[in-house]
Amino acid sequence: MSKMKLYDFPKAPNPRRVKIFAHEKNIELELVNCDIANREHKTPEFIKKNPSGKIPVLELDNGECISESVAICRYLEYLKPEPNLFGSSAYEIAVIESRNRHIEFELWTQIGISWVNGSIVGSLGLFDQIPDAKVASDKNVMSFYQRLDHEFNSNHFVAGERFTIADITLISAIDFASEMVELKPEEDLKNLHRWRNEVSSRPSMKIE
Ligand SMILES: N[C@@H](CCC(=O)N[C@@H](CS)C(=O)NCC(=O)O)C(=O)O
Repeated sequence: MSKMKLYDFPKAPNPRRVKIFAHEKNIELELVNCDIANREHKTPEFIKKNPSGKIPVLELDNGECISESVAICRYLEYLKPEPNLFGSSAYEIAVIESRNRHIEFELWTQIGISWVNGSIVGSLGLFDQIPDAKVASDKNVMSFYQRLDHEFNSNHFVAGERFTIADITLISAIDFASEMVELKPEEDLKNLHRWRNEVSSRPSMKIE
């Protein structure tokens, strides 16, 4: 059986989530460069793979395509259930889903607003930016970091006592925000830094 193809672009944070997840599962994927800098993800050919025109996309042997990072990860978890990263009991599955959604809807969305209204995207001159939107989203990101710091006082990982998909969602968000959006967690957030250092030491995290 040939390797499944993952449409990817260096440093793009959502494909990185899937690459980390696959590494944790010891699943090899064939990486296919989708040059988003040259808008390859908006071509009619790519839109057939993902109508949203975004990466990552997983393409199976039979040509079927799956988009959305979490959907792809769920597919991989079904193919290779161990190590379990989405939960085992009804309660644990629900808690992990809930925590993953907190990170996606409350942190990732705000980082996204800061990114599209920030200097790197601005330098591409693709569309008009809204500086006030970035002021508000930067503030929301920094206050979410504080909330996380408080939560990591009692939780070892994002969804409790073990490493899950929710940790992958968070580390990808914080690394991207720190490196590409100038939104680093403040130094005094000791619990958040303890978590980040611990998770960053996993071999899967070397993936860019
Ligand atoms: N919710 C989607 C987000 C995908 C996404 O926004 N991908 C970015 C790259 S990290 C992208 O394709 N951006 C280009 C664009 O939106 O035009 C997922 O989890 O896969």
